[in-house]
Amino acid sequence: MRARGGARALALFSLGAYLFLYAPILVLVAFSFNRGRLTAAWEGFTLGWYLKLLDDVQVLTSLRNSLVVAFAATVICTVLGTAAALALHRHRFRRQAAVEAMVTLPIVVPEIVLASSLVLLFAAAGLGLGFTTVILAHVSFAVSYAVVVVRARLAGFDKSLEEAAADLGAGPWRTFFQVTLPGIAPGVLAAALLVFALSIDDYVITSFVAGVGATTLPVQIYSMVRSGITPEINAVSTLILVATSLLLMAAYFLEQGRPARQAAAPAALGLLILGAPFLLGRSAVGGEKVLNLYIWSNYIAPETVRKFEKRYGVRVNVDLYDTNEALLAKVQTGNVAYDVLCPSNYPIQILLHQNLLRPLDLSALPHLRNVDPRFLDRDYDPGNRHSVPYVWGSCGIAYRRSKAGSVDSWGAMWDRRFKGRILMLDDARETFGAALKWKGHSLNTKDPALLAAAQRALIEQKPLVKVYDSANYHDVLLSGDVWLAQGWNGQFAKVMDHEPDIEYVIPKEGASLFIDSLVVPVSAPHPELAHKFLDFTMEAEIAAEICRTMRYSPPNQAAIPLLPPEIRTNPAIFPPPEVLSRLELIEDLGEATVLYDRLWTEVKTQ
Ligand code: N2P
Repeated sequence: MRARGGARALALFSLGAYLFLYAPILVLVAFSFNRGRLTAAWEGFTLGWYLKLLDDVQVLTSLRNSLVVAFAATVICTVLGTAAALALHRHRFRRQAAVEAMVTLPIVVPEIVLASSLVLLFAAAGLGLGFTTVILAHVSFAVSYAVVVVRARLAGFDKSLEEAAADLGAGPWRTFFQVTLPGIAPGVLAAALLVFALSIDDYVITSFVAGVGATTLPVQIYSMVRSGITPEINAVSTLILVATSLLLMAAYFLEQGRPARQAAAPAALGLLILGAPFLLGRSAVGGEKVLNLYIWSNYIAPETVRKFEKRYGVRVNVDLYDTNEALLAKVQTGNVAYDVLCPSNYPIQILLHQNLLRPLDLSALPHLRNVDPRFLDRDYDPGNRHSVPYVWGSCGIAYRRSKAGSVDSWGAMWDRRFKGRILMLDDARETFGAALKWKGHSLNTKDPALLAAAQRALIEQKPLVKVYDSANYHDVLLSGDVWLAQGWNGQFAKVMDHEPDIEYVIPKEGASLFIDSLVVPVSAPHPELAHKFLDFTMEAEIAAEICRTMRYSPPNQAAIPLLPPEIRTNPAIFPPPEVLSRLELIEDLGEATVLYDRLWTEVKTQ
């Protein structure tokens, strides 16, 4: 009686444990058939998400990439791992313990450390980020697991079998293939499956080393979080789950010693499902022309991108950044395959010095004639040999009049009455620029004493600052969380449309001016298409559309007449000449840049 009760309790407990493990998967499978778009509620059965999947090029491509990488990593790791396990198992040598510890080290090293060191290594080796780097990275983190798993199997392997084979005259290769390998096959298979699983779901390391064009499924899903995950993802996951279960079933049949034809059916079905993305989207996936655009956030509307895609029958990958420094870091160390970048004036000087920009073919840019000559042939790129202006603007203060009264000086950003209601950009040159201007200095000073004073001012300001943010400063102001925000004019002009209480001012002490341009890096894989894009943005109608959607000012005289009067007369977008004269262009300061960076880091970490 007691024993039965115990057995029942045990059964119940195991049931609970299995439920705990599998419930999330079951829910996922169920919701892949859910009609509703939101994952929370059941709204009826549909196969729609699976059908949608069939022509989602982005998801199919990334799934295909994931499979290629996982397959390559699995083959390499299993061969290397088995060889290493055999060597470690068979031979005794000096420092063996140290060697074994080193083999397992990648298992315990935090992923983020491995990721950043791999990026450094690839940059040092001059290896462009792409497929190869992803596969190398996956091999480097997964091979240790293969060694460990095969070794465990070897520990139980009867050595005398190999000796018997040798006694009977089999050479080392024959012994390996006919005796050893069949003996350890389950271990090798387990190692392969483990490596495959590790590779297919890696996010952290892959996101560091992927570069454009080698996006894997996890990286793709992560980037979809921004625009909302659809049940389509549940459908992909379900398919992967079914396929891998079928393959596991085949492996199990083989291990049980059942005839190969029994294993053939599940194996074939599993492989068919995994092979679908290769067969399916082929026409759409392969051979498609791509433009890789790396641009500021809030700088181009999806509809503008779509127009370009339509006109030239191409796809545009858009990646975003929020500071010139982030752009520089990526372009200088990453070896990334972007076709078009959008730096401000001063980073153009830096990129030019480092020979990272491709000379433009001006004959392929007929719409350059639309550009206002005031924005051409500037010091940072004489003759526009490497850049065409995209938008220009200023960095001032936007504020809520009902809360902050009327503001006309940078001093407002140091006013204790606004404690906790101030936002500053997360940008060394702009925050130091504000502090320097406030005290009546040039924002291009290299004078260490002036910079030290500006740093003191910024540290003193810190308790008043609610947040340093260069991406969503306009939204934070609109939401009412802050009353005064430093920021670039376009995004402020945009929220002012919704909120008459918000005003934009260029402080009386002056402010920074920027001219952001499109450039083509030397490493661009599609320079011809890049020229088409540059020229496209200089068409009058497109330049006007960029201004209408983003509210940043076009350096394009042909676009101005196409703008509605309320934009043309908005002083936040087109400041009057006497305000313009108070603006100063940020310049490249050479060596002194390091000083700004250090001082700014100190402000933020104090
Ligand atoms: C766009 C920021 C404007 C860039 N998010 C200023 N150079």
